[in-house]
Amino acid sequence: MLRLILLRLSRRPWKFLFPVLLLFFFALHLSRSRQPQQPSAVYYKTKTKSYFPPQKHKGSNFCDNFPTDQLQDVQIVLKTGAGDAERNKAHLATVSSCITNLIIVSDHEEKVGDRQIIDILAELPASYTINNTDFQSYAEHRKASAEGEKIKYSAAGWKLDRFKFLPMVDKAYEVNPKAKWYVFVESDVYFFWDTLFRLLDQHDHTEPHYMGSPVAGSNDRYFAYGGAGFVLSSGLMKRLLPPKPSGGVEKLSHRYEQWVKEDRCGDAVLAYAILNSTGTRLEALYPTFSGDELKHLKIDRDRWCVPLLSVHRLNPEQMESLWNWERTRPYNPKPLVFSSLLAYTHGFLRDGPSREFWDNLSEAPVPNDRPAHKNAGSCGSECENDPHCLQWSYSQTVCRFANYIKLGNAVDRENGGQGEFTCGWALGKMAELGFKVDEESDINDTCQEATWLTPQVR
Ligand SMILES: *[C@@H]1O[C@H](CO)[C@@H](O)[C@H](O)[C@H]1NC(C)=O
Ligand SMILES: *[C@@H]1O[C@H](CO)[C@@H](O)[C@H](O)[C@H]1NC(C)=O
Ligand SMILES: *[C@@H]1O[C@H](CO)[C@@H](O)[C@H](O)[C@H]1NC(C)=O
Ligand SMILES: CC(=O)N[C@H]1CO[C@H](CO)[C@@H](O)[C@@H]1O
Repeated sequence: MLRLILLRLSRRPWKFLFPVLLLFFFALHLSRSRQPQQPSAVYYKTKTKSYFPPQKHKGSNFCDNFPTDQLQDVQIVLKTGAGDAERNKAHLATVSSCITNLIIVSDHEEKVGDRQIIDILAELPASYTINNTDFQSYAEHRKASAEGEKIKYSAAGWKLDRFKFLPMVDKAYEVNPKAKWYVFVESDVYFFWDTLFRLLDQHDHTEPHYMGSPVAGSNDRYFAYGGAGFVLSSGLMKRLLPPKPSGGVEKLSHRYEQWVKEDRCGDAVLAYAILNSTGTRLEALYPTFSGDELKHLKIDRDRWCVPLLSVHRLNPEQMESLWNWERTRPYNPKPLVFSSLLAYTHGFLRDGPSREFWDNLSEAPVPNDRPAHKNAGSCGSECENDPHCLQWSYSQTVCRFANYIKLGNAVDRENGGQGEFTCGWALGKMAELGFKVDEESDINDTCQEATWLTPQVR
């Protein structure tokens, strides 16, 4: 038998080898596709395309190079509240200024410039307001506005906030049922749009996706923190809001009314409603969806090249300043990553490695017996020699290290400082990571290649 095979092989090798090879590749294919899923890595690298071409004229309208055509596919929704007039104005003049088809929902109808703000609570069934003390401030400010009074900020207003989430999602789908993605932000949330478009490009909108920054809710469920912004795909929307046989859709705000009344967080109830009606869990993408304040934003080795999408709790001045910086920074086709922000927050390091009367938010005190506590100089040189230390602070004879870089904030010379308060950064190690402050280097280009986060299903 074997001899026969060998004989045939020597005469007409292809006739024999071809089926064997075919069988081999078929088996290989089977074994590949049957392989168990590898536990997914936290980071991955991929080429993404920049959505912002260089600006044609310096200092021209910031919206000139905004990829407006993307907005047909990506519906942005801004959630705000009555009494948030200053923040709304700032957001509409900066971050959302180029969003031509923006949907703005609030607990109060009004016009800001040429933008129409929708009273989204007016769309709720009357049953929401019956015996519901949370709606008292709503009734009050409706009355006030009917009488032509200006609505002031009221602490009771935040109780209304949770009622906006479900009708806001209903509304977005109703207004733009053809969008591929639905993106929800709040008036104190800064969004880097280029990061958003690059992120969405990597996912299939026909699949159910619910993406954001995770917070643990009840019964082992997670929800996307509203203060970091969140994203729903059209694939999810279709399952979430299926058409009724009689026409229209069965609204979330009708189906889950009781849940909203019983829970304190609207963003949590939305997550529970999504899970309950579609079985879809949150895809956690922290810290790309960061939800952190600018001064607490942590830049460390792990995050150095992670794309940054959102920052939370910006006041109107910060909103404007960050927007101006982002829209005028030198053109760079790479994604904006955590360390890109150093050109904005830490440009002062070109003048020297330390700063007085500045709180760097370093937290770990150096052990007591170390000479680092002698003075700021020793604290700084010990930090530079410590392999983990990226920044230090020295005040009241205590030296503190941190293995991250934070913006921090100024310390009042009279009140907070109590004498000396100095912070410094380990420029040697920061240079190794990519932040170089010498004459020739570009502090705007800190990372070779972005490391994207693999969504973690929670
Ligand atoms: C409102 O609450 C009161 C007291 O809790 C109750 O007696 C009344 O029946 C409630 N009304 C409605 C319409 O649910
Ligand atoms: C959805 O919630 C309802 C009401 O609590 C419950 O009866 C139902 O079993 C839930 N469905 C799923 C799939 O979790
Ligand atoms: C980097 O950006 C800053 C402003 O953010 C600018 O002052 C600086 O000249 C830029 N270029 C280089 C090469 O650092
Ligand atoms: C000098 C110093 O480290 N200052 C502050 C840094 O931040 C921490 C946490 O906010 C404060 O406790 C320190 O006083």
